[in-house]
Amino acid sequence: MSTGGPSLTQQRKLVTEIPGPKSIEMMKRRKQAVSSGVGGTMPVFTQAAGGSVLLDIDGNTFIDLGSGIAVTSVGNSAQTVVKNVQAQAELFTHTCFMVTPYESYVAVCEKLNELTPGNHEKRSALFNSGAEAVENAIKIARAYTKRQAVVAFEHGYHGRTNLTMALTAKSMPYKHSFGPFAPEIYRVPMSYPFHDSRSGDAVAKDAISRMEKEIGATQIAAIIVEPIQGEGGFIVPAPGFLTAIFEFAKANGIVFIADEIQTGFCRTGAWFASEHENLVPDLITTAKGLAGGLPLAGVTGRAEIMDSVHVGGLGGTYGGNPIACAAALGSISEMQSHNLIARAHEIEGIFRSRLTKLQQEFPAIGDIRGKGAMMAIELVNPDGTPNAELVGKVTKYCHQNGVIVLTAGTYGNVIRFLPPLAISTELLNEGLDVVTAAFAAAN
Ligand code: PLZ
Repeated sequence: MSTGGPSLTQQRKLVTEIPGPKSIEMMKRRKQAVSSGVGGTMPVFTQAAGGSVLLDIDGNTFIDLGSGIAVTSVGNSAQTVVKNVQAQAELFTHTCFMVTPYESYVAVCEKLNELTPGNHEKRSALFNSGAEAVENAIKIARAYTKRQAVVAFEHGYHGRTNLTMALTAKSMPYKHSFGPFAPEIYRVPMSYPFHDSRSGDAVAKDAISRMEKEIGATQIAAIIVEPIQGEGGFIVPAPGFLTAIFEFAKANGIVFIADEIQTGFCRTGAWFASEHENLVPDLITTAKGLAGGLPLAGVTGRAEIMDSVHVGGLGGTYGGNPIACAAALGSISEMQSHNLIARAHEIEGIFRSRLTKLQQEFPAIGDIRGKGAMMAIELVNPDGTPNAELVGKVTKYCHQNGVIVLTAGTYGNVIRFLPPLAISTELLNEGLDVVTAAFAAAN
């Protein structure tokens, strides 16, 4: 048995075919025990992980360009996270913050209030998952505005619970056969420069007109948007789009919610992606990178909105679990001490130069986009239609050659990269060598 954590040798190494014999056996056990409804990207089972590599049970080491979907930004089993988790587990594992509170919950809320955009007075509340944070942000916005309608965007993703499925755009696999969905949810156009070639203002005008004509501005409690869409395919809206939507919300007493669950915590080269357009959202939802791998999520926002809910209206048995809070304090301190915002910018530079070269050789790469360590390529056929088949070939090659990559996009034709921000330049380049080889092999 190897131990994980940063001591794991940061090197790609394959010792069997992928999947290896032990993983094949485990896949059989999984099939007998686990619902087939739970999806799977790779057929390899984890033995240990550390920093930016993952060791499977057959002894193969993979370069991790997915971070468990944007979670292990500080690296897997980062030192401070592990240390804090161990120390907290020795003290107490749970009390329920609503029964007998503890300091670390308050400390995480203080950090969230301090790090999110804006100098106004803020409050936070903690939950277990991103979807739960989104649900609560909507509850809070409705309680504050005493309105019901909620606006989400094309290609948006907000979770898999009933309300968040309603907010999510894509049917298969997230919503298919799971309706009826929560009412009073409306979807409006999203700026998608690669597809619409329109200015941010022009698309925002359409979205605003739809809100005014089809819902009525005075009926809208909240507008929820991912500043860079994650599952939708790392769509970066054209400049001005978010600002125009934000201004509309402000002028009409609508709570503007930035869902920063995937984009938050240094991922895009800022604490929060809202900062790229100088946006100060009324509410922000966070999860993923916040706690270095432990399940924790938050809603942070204007004190008058967060405090408008009746006492007892927010909560849950596990929300802000002490071990998850200890992990979050460790994760945030790692981000600060290693200046991971600056590192995200460097990572973007490496991706841009490598992917631009790759695009010159392979015109199927129609678009390179993203910010910081949240980068993607959208693959198209010569006529511009989505090429999901090539995505399948390239990702399969990467997986079989020791690199974890993920896909995304409404049309399934996006390969996305979410490496730990702690990844070394050498390892990142080696990962990108495999991606390059994958394109050559697929052609
Ligand atoms: N909002 C912006 O990215 C989670 C989903 C993986 P949970 N994205 C990964 C999958 O297929 O289930 C996400 C997100 C944004 C909300 C969520 C939901 O966060 O912690 O998965 O509930």
